[in-house]
Amino acid sequence: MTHDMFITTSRGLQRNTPPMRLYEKAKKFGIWNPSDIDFTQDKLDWRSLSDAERDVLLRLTAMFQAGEEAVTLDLLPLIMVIAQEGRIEEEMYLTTFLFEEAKHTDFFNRFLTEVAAVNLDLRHYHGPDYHTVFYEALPTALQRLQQDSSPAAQVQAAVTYNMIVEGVLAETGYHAYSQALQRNNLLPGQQQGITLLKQDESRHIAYGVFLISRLMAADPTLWDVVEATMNDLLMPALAVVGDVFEQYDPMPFGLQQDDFIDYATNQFNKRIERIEKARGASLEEVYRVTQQAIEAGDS
Ligand code: MN3
Ligand code: FE
Repeated sequence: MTHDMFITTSRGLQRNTPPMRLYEKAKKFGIWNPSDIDFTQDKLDWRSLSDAERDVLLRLTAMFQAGEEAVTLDLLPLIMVIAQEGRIEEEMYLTTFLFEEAKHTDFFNRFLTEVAAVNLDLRHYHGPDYHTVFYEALPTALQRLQQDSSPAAQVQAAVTYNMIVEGVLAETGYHAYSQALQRNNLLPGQQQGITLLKQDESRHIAYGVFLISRLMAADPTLWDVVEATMNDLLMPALAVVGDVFEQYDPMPFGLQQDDFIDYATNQFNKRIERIEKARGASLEEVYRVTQQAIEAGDS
């Protein structure tokens, strides 16, 4: 495919739009360096933990680590579609998105090799529901875009990636995990990294909500794809959380299943309401509402 025009030399970049606002935020807040996190105290803390405490942290970290690798590996087909559609502002933002997922992969790898210092064969920590979401649904939905870049395929990919994997699982997992570490005053390096990583993640999800809303403003019947994808994946996603809690009695660190489920449900509902409003909204309205949420830091 050849180019018949360039946006920067015709209408110019639209800086006051959701993707460019997210890009500005990413250039400011997304530039932290995982190599700078100081794990000195974390290494001492790790030695003082009980076997069960170490096991639950390893299980959660094995899930986060593979999850970050999966989102790093699987994002490219979506970036390719956005680039082929000539959406330069969105692609500029997406360059930061992929960089950040790589850094998250880098961050958890440092924790596993330097703090936990374990043999990296952690596959036994990935249960059947984890397999359904990360080994199957995520790569399938994103790789579909290589043959089918239709709006319906894009919505399915974004709901799977941004709403389920990032919105329900990653963000919730980080929230509850860092709360538990804070309460017990443990692993300060890990706490710091996760705080930074959660900020990145909220921009990723904001982009996903924007993308789904933009597509739905153009075709309200895409709501059916949103619902069908959620119906397929919401149960296995929540079961990933349940699977963790089933392994321990008592659960270390005062981790509560309700904390995970409540936070996940609230975040998910808030975003799904925004997406549902895009059904029948104009594109201008979607830009305005998304922009407000981004400025309010409420992504
Ligand atoms: Mn991430
Ligand atoms: Fe992400």
